[in-house]
Amino acid sequence: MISPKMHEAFDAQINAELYSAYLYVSMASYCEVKNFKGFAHWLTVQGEEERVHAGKLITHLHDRGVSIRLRAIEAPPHDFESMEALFTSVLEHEEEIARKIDELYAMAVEERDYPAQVLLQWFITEQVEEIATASEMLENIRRVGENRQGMFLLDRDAANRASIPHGSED
Ligand code: OFO
Repeated sequence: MISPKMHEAFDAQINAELYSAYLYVSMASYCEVKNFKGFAHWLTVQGEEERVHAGKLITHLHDRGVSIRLRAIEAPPHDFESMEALFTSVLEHEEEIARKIDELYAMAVEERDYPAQVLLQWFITEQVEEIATASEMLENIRRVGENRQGMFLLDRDAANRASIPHGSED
């Protein structure tokens, strides 16, 4: 079993992961109609990863004998000033998610919830990777600035992001 406090906190994190998926689907749609198909693909894969993250948390609750209590998902933004603004939001969002995971981990330590700590260590590592990837994308976009050929090449590179295998990203 899991404590009511941890159960509640996991429900909140599941909501945050599903919101992340919504956010990236929305961003992918924006890129798609701007004809940045590579960025759209990159963001679609990012959204799929978020659903995997939510799934890991859901499975953990099930394995510990409790069901999830889904909450309403907030509507994400759908308009962005520029690709730089969009990827700035990606980075800020991932930093915010990392803070939430850290808080959840701190709670798991306080509650002596060892199974949750083991699971959350995976998420902590994942956030380091996601922040690094988002930072790299943003830095590259800033570097090319108004250079249209540079943006074309970045978009083409983003199209090469590997899709995650069904049901897992391990
Ligand atoms: Fe983008 O990260 Fe989930 O956790």
